[in-house]
Amino acid sequence: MSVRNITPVKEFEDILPKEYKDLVNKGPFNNKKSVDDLGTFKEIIEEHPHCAGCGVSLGIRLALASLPSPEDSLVVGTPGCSFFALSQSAVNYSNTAFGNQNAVATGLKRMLQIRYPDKHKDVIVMVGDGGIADIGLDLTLHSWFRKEKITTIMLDNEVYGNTGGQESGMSMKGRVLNMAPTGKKFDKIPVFDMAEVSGCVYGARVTVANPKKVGQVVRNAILIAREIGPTYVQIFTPCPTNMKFPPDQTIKIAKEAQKDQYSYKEFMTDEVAEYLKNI
Ligand SMILES: Cc1ncc(C[n+]2csc(CCOP(=O)(O)OP(=O)(O)O)c2C)c(N)n1
Ligand SMILES: [Mg+2]
Repeated sequence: MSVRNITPVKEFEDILPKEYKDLVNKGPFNNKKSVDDLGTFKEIIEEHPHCAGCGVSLGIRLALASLPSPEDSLVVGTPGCSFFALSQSAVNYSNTAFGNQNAVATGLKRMLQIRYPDKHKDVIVMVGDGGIADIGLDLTLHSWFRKEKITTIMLDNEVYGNTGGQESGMSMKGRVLNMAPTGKKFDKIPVFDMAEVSGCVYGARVTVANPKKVGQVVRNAILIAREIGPTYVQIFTPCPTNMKFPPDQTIKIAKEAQKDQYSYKEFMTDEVAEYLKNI
């Protein structure tokens, strides 16, 4: 998507809705924006069909506001709550069969590199914890082993939110959910640590309670993936519906997790550290 692509031809100028025209005139395309600017520009996503207080939609909003080049970005998703917001946002978006996101993203990234050899086209996987830690784990790890230059973002609500509350590999041990009535029997899968040993050159673990940090690490992860190798961002996006807390408590729950399973963590190779010094 570029401003040129979405600029209406003269004949359509007066019949297109205001929302569309705002996106052309006040959107983030070709006009760098960040999390700091939220509220002052027409965002890639401004409405969503999620539950009140949804952490996933907040995570998506923050991540989309942090794309270094939204006009040259392709977001790759998979079934899960995130699909419903991403598929109606103004970013190039491809959905995949559940769990296949990193394999499809690999193909799309390679294709875009061949088609646009002189341009950066950012391919960003944005999916739930179940999509990465469970059904898509092998395809995710293999994309990292192969050093594909894509960014993988996990929107971790620690549950299969979209299908009514089954436990995911990322649910906390002991967590009781609608469809895990006796409590989860094993620990959260250490996907963050697996990313480091499987070939990711940069990783960050954050929560939606720290929007500036989310903005910074998402941007860095995408820029690093352009130049150096695979990157991973894991965002805690609490789910009021399945974790059964009031919808106005999402940030509080995320803050509490920052003292526990979501303390801030970051890893990077020496090459990445050097690169970050210069941007
Ligand atoms: C092959 C396949 N298996 C199962 C499903 C059903 N399914 C859709 S979404 C989902 C769970 C998604 O959980 P997660 O990735 O954590 O995303 P969330 O909804 O929590 O954001 C499942 C099991 C499917 N669509 N395709
Ligand atoms: Mg989930």
